[in-house]
Amino acid sequence: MPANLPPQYFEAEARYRLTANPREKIEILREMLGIMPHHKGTDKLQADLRARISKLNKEMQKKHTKRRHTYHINKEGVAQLVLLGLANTGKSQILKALTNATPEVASYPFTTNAPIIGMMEFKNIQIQLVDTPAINHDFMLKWLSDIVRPADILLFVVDLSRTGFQPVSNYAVRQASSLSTITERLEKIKIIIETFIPPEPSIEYVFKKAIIIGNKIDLPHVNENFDKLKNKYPNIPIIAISAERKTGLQELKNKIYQSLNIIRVYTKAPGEKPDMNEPIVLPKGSRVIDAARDIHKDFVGELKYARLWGSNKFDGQMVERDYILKEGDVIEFHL
Ligand SMILES: Nc1nc2c(ncn2[C@@H]2O[C@H](COP(=O)(O)OP(=O)(O)O)[C@@H](O)[C@H]2O)c(=O)[nH]1
Ligand SMILES: [Mg+2]
Repeated sequence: MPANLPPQYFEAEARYRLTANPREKIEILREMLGIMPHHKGTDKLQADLRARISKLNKEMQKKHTKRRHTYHINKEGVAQLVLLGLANTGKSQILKALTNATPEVASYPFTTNAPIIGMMEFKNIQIQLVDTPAINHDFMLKWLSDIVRPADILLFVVDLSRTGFQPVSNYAVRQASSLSTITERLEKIKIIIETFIPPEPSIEYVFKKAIIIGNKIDLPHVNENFDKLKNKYPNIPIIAISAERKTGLQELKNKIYQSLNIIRVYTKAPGEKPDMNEPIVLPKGSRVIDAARDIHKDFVGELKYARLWGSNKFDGQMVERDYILKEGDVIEFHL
């Protein structure tokens, strides 16, 4: 029986031949599988493609177990955030738009082979962003776990112009569930999104806060995909942006700041003005005494009271050591 392969298949095959990158080869083979009609006439070809994928996967796994990298990224700034997503969703473009880093941005997959770090300025604090290589169905670099585990927040990047594809091929189906691909992968390395329920009760799991970034809203037909995503993950904060056009970035930064659950407070010496460029960053719910500890551990024993300038008090009002601080409060310590 003739295979009757569509022209897209041959186009993909040509790309397959051109690349030497095994990850890219796998991606294209899967695309070819998705494109080809599935009937008796293609059985053999399907089996052949699957065998090639499995061989490439094994080779890559071997390579990576041989030279096992462990990555440790020193935390800088007030928090460390990791960008995660399938290839071409725009992770590197986002890093570029939000930080001073200059990652390679390209319209072919897997341009990012190592973590790339950038610092994002927000108000008067710095937040560290880490760009990662793409995750896909059956492959994820082993060291990604080293990077994801210490992260404070995971930023899931989704290409909104692709998520809602009609499931016309396997390739498109995978795109339609790009976020679940990522969360399933993370589950395998015992990382669970805070609002999810772990598959089995176990103390091995690490729970992570996440934000979904729907990227490429400058492209057509993205609203529907955005709504679908929102309905599917009602408990994860979600924001629509265009990294390329730089739209929605301020909202994204605000969302990130909210999710960090931190406050910024300031200190001043009696009779002087506070330095509003040098905040003390503390977890929400912190007390006067926690701010004192942040300055010097000896302060904790010596602190008698503090005066406070802020939204909830009249200027310079005396407060106890246990007074719970609010965003923007200015504290004057009295020993
Ligand atoms: N239209 C549009 N294209 C984008 C946007 N962000 C990224 N891209 C394009 O998507 C492709 C992949 O981007 P890249 O950042 O390398 O993706 P990564 O593989 O996730 O790091 C590139 O061709 C980018 O120019 C966006 O906001 N709008
Ligand atoms: Mg990239």
